[in-house]
Amino acid sequence: MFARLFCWTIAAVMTAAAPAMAEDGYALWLHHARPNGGSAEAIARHAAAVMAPGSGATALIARDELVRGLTSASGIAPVVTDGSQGASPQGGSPQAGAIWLATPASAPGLPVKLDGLGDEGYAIRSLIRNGQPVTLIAANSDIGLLHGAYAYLRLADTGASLDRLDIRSAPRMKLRLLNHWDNLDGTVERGYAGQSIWDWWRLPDWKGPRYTDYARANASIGINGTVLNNVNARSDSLTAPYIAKAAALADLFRPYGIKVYLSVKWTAPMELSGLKSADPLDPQVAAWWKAKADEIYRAIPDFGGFLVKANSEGQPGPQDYGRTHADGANMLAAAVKPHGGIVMWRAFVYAHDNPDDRAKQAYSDFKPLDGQFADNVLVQVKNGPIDFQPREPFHPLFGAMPRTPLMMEFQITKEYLGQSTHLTYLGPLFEEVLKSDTFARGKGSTVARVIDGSLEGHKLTGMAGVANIGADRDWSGSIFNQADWYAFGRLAWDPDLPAEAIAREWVAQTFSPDPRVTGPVVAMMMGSREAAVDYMTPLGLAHLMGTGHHYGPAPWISDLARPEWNPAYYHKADAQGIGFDRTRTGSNAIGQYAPRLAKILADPRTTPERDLLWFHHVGWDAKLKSGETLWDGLVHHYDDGVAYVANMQTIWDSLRPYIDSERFTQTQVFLGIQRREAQWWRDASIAYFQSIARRPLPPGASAPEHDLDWYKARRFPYAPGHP
Ligand code: GCW
Repeated sequence: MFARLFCWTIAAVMTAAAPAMAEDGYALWLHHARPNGGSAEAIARHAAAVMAPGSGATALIARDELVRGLTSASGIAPVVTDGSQGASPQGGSPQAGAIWLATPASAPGLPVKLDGLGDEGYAIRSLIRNGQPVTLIAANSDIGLLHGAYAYLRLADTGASLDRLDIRSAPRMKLRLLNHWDNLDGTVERGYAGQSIWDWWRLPDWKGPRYTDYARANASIGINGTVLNNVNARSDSLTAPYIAKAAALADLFRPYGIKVYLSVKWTAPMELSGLKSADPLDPQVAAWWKAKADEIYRAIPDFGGFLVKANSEGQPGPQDYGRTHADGANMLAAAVKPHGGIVMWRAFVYAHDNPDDRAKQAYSDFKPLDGQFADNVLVQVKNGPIDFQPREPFHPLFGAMPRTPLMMEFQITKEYLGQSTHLTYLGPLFEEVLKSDTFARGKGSTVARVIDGSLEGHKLTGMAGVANIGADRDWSGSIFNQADWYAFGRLAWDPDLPAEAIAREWVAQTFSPDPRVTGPVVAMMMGSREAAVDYMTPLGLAHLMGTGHHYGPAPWISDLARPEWNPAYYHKADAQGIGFDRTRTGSNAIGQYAPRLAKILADPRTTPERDLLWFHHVGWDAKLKSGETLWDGLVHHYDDGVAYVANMQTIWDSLRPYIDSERFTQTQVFLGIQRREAQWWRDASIAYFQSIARRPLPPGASAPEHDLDWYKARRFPYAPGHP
């Protein structure tokens, strides 16, 4: 009796003690779904062994990442050899395939050409070696091997064929980095995933596993740089204790091919060393920055360089001393140049006392400086002329500064797209911008070709994304927000990748390659950003959000001290119509685009309807392409957006049998929040605009749930991301 009870107790404890693998999203896309039918068998057949002759830290990481992923995906741990005994380990069956990770240094005479792949690219080739099937992952450097290893795991995890592989891939952009708007007190500006992952307080001593997992995740999508601190910078980031903290992170990230950068505050010389001025042409100021750069490079020999937000939203800068952005950038560039460093100077500038259209001000400031920046300076330009809206036309600076390397700044965190809970996959937004034709050198002068340097012949190129990463277990505030980080990285590597293919990769790796999952989930993701445009700011409207926290609708706001912070500044709704006239009869912002595009935008009939109210003030009764009036069309777009979210809920509910309960439930609950908030955006917007347009709702459209005053009275003092 006792023995039976004892066994039972042991069994019970064992069961209780063996928690199901926590599906809390921490694994991100490096999830390597457990043995999954066909792909597990294929993996086992192709990757029974891993031959890795390399011995450096990065080579070993590449080997270990490959082994870890293959073991998890196939349920079988490959044999690991250094490759010296030929392709297969002793006694291995000659049919079992092997993966061979090699560089010319570790395996001279590789049977594959590596020219054009640079240090970060890779080749993957199926071949027969000593009578045995081998998949060669080759690169010029160990970092390239690491990227190749992750690329192979993507193939394995997504159920792609592992036969007859002949792949060559190299990044189109040199700098592929995240801008963390993380503050030294642990808060994250516009962050919706908890506290900052940088535990400044316990660095450099404590370096938790999170930092290594951060490096793995970023290396797996080819990101090679990280700006650790907010562009609304504190000078403290440049003090010795904080340089030591940054150096500890740089040491951890280095084997993953990831460099560390820092945002700098323009007046640091004054705040930290009591200089009387921050004039970039003052030799003392230049000397201070040179000494500071030397100090940083002593701690971080491969430090990437500086990111600068200057003369923007109250941040100090060279214009405070009658100098230009180029004067400022070039002084910093001279400080880091001896160390191979670069400066990223942000073009996000607009002044509250500048009466010109805010959408024109960055172009007006920067275009005249084309060609004046040092050769290690990039001007970092937001995708649109205002501020990371659900949709904006591409920034007119792209294509307008041929003698200056312009780098893209996307926002991965969703300040204006539903923050943490809304499922609004940003891949289509990024793709739309990258494919936009600037017509700068005729048709085909896309934004992607401007930033990858091919259009204007730049070697120094880059793409930055404002990170959506925080200390939450799921890293990004929700499982689906991870897809935006993933898409950013994949597009920085190859800006021509289709957003849909990226979504399919992400779903297959994060959830399952089962078409019963990838099919509906990818379809749902692909329309989700457009849905947000529809329920928030359809037909070219923009910047209609709540003040400060930017959470929720507030198109009625018109009394803020800064005119260009008022939503009414953007929609200009009146009894006749709505929209911002940016043609010659208005601000003439269209004049900042290439003439061929300006001509298209000058006429509401040829302006893409999705940008109509960005460029034109249109009468409520004007006809849209659908034949309906603008007013009716506006209401229908709002309703389409809400209906799409309801449809996402239906699709997601149908997937319950295929998704683990933890991640299923989070998404289900968040879709419920999104449904409620989409309705709120729709109702508040219609209540307000109807009070101006005085048009009846189109047949079938429901009246807003509350009256306008109810929506105006809503307050959210504790909305996240607005420290
Ligand atoms: O998107 C806006 C945000 C600010 C941000 C600023 C910028 C870091 O509302 O929070 O400040 O732009 O890009 O500098």
